[in-house]
Amino acid sequence: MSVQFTAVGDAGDQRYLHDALLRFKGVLQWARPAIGKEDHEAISATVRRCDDRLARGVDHTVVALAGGTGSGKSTLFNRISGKRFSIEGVARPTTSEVSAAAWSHEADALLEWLGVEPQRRLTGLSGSGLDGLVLLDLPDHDSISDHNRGVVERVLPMADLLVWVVDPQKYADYALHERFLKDAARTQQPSVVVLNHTDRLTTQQSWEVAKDLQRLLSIDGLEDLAVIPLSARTGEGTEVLMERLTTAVGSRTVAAEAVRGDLADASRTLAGLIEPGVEPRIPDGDALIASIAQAAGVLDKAEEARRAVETGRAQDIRLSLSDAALDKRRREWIAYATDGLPQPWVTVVDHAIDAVAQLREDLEGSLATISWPKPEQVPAWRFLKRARARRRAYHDTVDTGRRAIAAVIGPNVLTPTRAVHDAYRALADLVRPEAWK
Ligand SMILES: Nc1nc2c(ncn2[C@@H]2O[C@H](COP(=O)(O)OP(=O)(O)O)[C@@H](O)[C@H]2O)c(=O)[nH]1
Ligand SMILES: [Mg+2]
Repeated sequence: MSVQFTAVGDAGDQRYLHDALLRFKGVLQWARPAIGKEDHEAISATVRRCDDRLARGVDHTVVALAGGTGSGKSTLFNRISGKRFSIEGVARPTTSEVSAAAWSHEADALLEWLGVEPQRRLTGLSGSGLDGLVLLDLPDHDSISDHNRGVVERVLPMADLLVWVVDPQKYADYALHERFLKDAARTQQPSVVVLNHTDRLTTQQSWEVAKDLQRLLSIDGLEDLAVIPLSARTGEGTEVLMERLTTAVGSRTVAAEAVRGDLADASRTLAGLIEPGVEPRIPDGDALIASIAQAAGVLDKAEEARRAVETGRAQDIRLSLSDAALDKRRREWIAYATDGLPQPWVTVVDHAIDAVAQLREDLEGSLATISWPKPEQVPAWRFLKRARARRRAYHDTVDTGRRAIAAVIGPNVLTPTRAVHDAYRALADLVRPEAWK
């Protein structure tokens, strides 16, 4: 639980989200008694979902080429991914399944999840400012096959950018506008429209079609959507699209946004568990140990050890603790450790540290089994040496008793209290409004 959270940059960044998730896990584990059962379940589910998303990598930018049959999606896909796609053994894009080109070596989990078959993946591309890009060539949206349409509808919402490829002869296609573009307008999913095949048109014709297309798009509710005229075949005009892709790659991804949004929600649910500005204080562990030692009779035993230097014989002092004595100290500990924190933390610390009966049993056991210093007998005439021996006998016995107590209090009281405080601080970090900007 010692991850540096605040130092890690952007809230859409994979590492930042990983760290935040780690913190949520710590909070879920340690602050469980303070979180309602329903909230605990809901946030646990959120954490699992985010874990899952992070495993696929949220830094990959998914760009989907969508459009009707023959609009030029596959040609454009090949153009963007470059010559490499024609390398033998790598599948060429086909019309009924999704093909992918990834400017990444780590996109397999994502591609698996997107449902891209291994033989339709071209991975490990790099350069052109596209690192992190996962480009998808979708089946035709106007396909008569239910399967193809199913694929399109499943993949579209996962895309960070939709590139609608349209043919100058079919740009007014009813399904394209009614079923897809109006949806894109509603969900505000980032999109661009590519007017392809412009090599078959004069410049004048291209502009006329582009203008008319723009008109139809504003009817769809997409006034600001860019129309990019280009030719996938000749490559003319593609640099504008490439620039758009570079921008997309540099922005936060849908996956990162989803995780960020989920975690921001979870942090709002838990915000009531934090008292802003209050830093939990750890009570004095040595003082607790000394106080328990005294209550157990360690000082009496030490006194007896001092006497034994003279008499040569120590009376056996039985060390024991009462539940009442321990309970009082335990309560004081909890009160101090949760001072200023919202009430539920009292229960959290109370659950985290051992119960009275358990503590008493362990402490008595530890005091009974530790090996105590042997009394050292010094003749009376060596009075200086004897005085030193008396002091040593006393202090060694006290030290031994305290060590026996510390061996129990350390792991069963101190460490769990620190862990609760760590969870508190982790949560305080998570609920800061700036954490999820
Ligand atoms: N003239 C011309 N033909 C193109 C262009 N883009 C694609 N094509 C051709 O149009 C046909 C369909 O292209 P394809 O990429 O398979 O379309 P898809 O069905 O959307 O994947 C193919 O014969 C391509 O060669 C272009 O910009 N100009
Ligand atoms: Mg195709």
